[in-house]
Amino acid sequence: MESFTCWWKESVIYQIYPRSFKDGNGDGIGDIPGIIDSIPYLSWLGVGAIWLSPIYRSPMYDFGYDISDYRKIDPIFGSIDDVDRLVKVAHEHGIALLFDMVLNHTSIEHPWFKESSSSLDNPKRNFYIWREHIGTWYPNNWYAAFGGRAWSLDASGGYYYLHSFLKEQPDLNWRDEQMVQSLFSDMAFWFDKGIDGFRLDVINLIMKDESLRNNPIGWGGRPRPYDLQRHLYDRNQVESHHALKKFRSWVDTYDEKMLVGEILVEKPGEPEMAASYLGNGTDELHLAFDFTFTWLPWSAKKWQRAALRWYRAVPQDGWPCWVLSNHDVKRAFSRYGEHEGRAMVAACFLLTQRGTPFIYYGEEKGLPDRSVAKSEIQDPLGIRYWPFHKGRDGARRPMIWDTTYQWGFSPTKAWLPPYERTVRPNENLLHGYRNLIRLRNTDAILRIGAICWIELTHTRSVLAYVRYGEVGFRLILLNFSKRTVACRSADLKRYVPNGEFSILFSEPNYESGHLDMSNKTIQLKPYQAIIASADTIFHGTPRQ
Ligand code: TEU
Ligand code: CA
Repeated sequence: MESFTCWWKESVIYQIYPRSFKDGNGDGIGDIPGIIDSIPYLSWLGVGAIWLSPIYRSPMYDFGYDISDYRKIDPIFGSIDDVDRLVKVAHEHGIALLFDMVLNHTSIEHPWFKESSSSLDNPKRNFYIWREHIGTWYPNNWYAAFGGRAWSLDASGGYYYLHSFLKEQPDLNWRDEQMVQSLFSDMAFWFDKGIDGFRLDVINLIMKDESLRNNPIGWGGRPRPYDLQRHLYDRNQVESHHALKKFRSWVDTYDEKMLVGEILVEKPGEPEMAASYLGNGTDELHLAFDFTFTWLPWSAKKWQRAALRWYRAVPQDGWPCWVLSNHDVKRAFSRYGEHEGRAMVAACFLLTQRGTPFIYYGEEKGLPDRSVAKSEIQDPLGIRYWPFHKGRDGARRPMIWDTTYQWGFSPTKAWLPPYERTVRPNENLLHGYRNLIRLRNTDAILRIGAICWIELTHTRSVLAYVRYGEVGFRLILLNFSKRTVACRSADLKRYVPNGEFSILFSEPNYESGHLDMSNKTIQLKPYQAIIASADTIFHGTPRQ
């Protein structure tokens, strides 16, 4: 077995939405001091890295995904000294720190945009994408993901600028080398401060077709204008790959820094697109998000098929990553029917795959998705599309810490309503997550061993696979159904050594403490998740 130690391949990464995590100064909004106070919790949980959604200076039209200064921290979140402290405390606890970088667009309040719009011959004119306002036509037929056309007029009315999201988020022009270099030096600023890497927002959108051709008509599954065209020319340009290759060689001049990219796809469930941004596995992004598991229905077979497809898509020298939830999608716990057993199975799946697992804050406590009342909506997407799209606030509710006022999030009225008192953080799930993370952290086979899927002949509701290396096997059995299921030992024995497997993890409890393959069947309780181990030598590798 490979025996690399590489933090971003072997750590569990935890995403924090800073506004909603922990309020340190008592103004009702989460902040960096709050995150610092939570480091002991994250360390107890066993996470090896945290990713913070943007905390830079921003007018907050899109809650920080509209940056007006890449080197400054927004006063809402704290100060640069707080960042220094966070880096120190996190690193002392063996936790790496990832910032979010929004490189497709800035805020309209960024000085670059102000300069760029000030005159045609301003040196920063080409930092953005401008087209003259001629007649009644827009420069092309592109729409913005957050509503309306992708083009808005400058103050004079003479020129349009391009924006893929809100009109307050003008798109940067990645064809301008000076602009790109300026972004790199802003990122260098954070590398020098000890930030270990970046999550890159919508990184497959950075390059646009040079002549801004019209997108053809298409159907993206939702009836908003943006989804009624195929995004042939406003994303996934071959030049994006060229740009990322340069980006990666620059990042590689540093030690152990990492880039994980968000890849927007037109058709969900096509992981090949995300995988293409890994380049040859070592020359573009380190990791790319495939969002298939953020919408996939509850089905063992569908999960297996999706996983196989993702593994196949990732290049030989690349590395997969796994994500069930984030700040843009409905929380996994609610998608799975707010059922503890299912959430435990999902956790066991997430934490036993080959590849880096991402956990969204609160996922470990079974926090549900709760959209807010219309009058309380904060997300610009919800304000625009309610009730058709209630926005993303449901996934961004303040974290539950304890049973005090507002669940210990803040002593002051929180920026988004906290969970109702009927919601209960799930202690059993939390301990399940912790045990799984800790098991993974101490078990090289679970972190970097190969994976082989097992075909069970008499059931379609159990996922079975082995992770293996030279020194042993881990057998994972996940019962997706509410019924007791019998797995035939004969099926398993075709892939794994005969004999006894000791149980490393089981929820619910597996009484005998080991799996005995000499029995004809292995009985799984409803929603049982098991990791079992055999250290015996198996001649040959498991059959795929
Ligand atoms: O998200 C990209 C994005 O467009 C979606 O995830 C979006 O939320 C979804 O299409 C809703 O239907 C990234 C960030 O993760 C998101 O929070 C930002 O709002 C967006 O970019 C713009 O920066
Ligand atoms: Ca605060």
